[in-house]
Amino acid sequence: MNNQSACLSENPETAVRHDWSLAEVGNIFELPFNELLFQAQAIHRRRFDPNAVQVSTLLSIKTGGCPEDCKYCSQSVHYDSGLEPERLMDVDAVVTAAKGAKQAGASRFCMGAAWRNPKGRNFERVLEMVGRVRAEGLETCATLGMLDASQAAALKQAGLDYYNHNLDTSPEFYGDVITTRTYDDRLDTLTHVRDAGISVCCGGIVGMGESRADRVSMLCELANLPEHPGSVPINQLVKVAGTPLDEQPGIEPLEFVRTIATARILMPAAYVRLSAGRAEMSDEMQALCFFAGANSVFYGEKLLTTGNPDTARDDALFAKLGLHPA
Ligand code: SAM
Ligand code: DTB
Ligand code: SF4
Repeated sequence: MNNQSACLSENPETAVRHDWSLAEVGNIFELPFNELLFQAQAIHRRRFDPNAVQVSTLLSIKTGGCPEDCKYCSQSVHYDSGLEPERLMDVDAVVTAAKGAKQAGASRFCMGAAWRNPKGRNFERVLEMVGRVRAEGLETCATLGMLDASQAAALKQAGLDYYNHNLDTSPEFYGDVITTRTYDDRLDTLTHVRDAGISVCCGGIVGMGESRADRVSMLCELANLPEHPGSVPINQLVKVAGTPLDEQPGIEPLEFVRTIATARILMPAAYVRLSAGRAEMSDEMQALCFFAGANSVFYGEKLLTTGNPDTARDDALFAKLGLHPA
């Protein structure tokens, strides 16, 4: 039994479970909308301040030129999104950006690199970045692609708090989206991260042309990991011109809200992040996502390569909804 389930396992309504069946998850996902949101909000309130939202800021420390074939991604060499590839940033420049993020109110700084996996001197430089960013009083997060056990241990040693590595979608739909690494590769990296004692940040993308059954299956995979991720980013596909998924019709906003609510119910102690795609969402849709249990966002005008709401819009939204940074 892990820590999450140790304290609350006596009460079946508050227990953290890792044995969800697809049918159970499907039944939750398909509840009448008001019932679904009520349940999600009730579960949310048992463990979190309903008006607090954790704020992370992202920085692309190594942009573009990625050898991987992920059909949603602006940074893959397989597609021409017009993005100019860049080398790994200098440590000082990253620290300056981290200081700015902290001043703007972020509590976590997430460094993303367009790599299949980190290597050699570049990896050494990332280790230095992690230590320097942490010394600024920020939680550190990195997303660098696949890791082996020794790399995960080195990141932990350097001061890494979170590692982001997404399952992205259901095992069934996965092969339609990514051809250069397997679902099991992803699970292996997550195991290395967990074993190193780094908190896992793991979620996925919706709106890539997957079915509702795929969304249910992805959530079931996340909720049945050996430990629930500390953070679960739910991304709405950002359509990038030049990628194969540019023409996707996307999903209905209320279907996205259902995905958030189901994640909250299945993983009651996790921070559920309303992640990519917020720039395309109305205030009303974001408000519903917060009501459904989302309690984390990326703050700052850019995600990695695409836009995020500008900070003035987010400040106004937080004020309108009476939300405060956690
Ligand atoms: N290259 C590393 C990797 O993929 O393992 C780390 C960076 S990668 C950009 C991190 C995650 O961002 C992806 O797994 C995916 O879930 C998300 N992502 C990338 N492009 C996206 C897009 N266009 N829309 C929504 N999410 C996206
Ligand atoms: C995650 O799940 N979403 C973030 C973060 N992890 C690294 C990335 C979103 C990227 C959106 C597309 C872009 O800006 O390139
Ligand atoms: Fe590369 Fe990550 Fe983009 Fe895939 S999602 S192409 S691994 S940067």
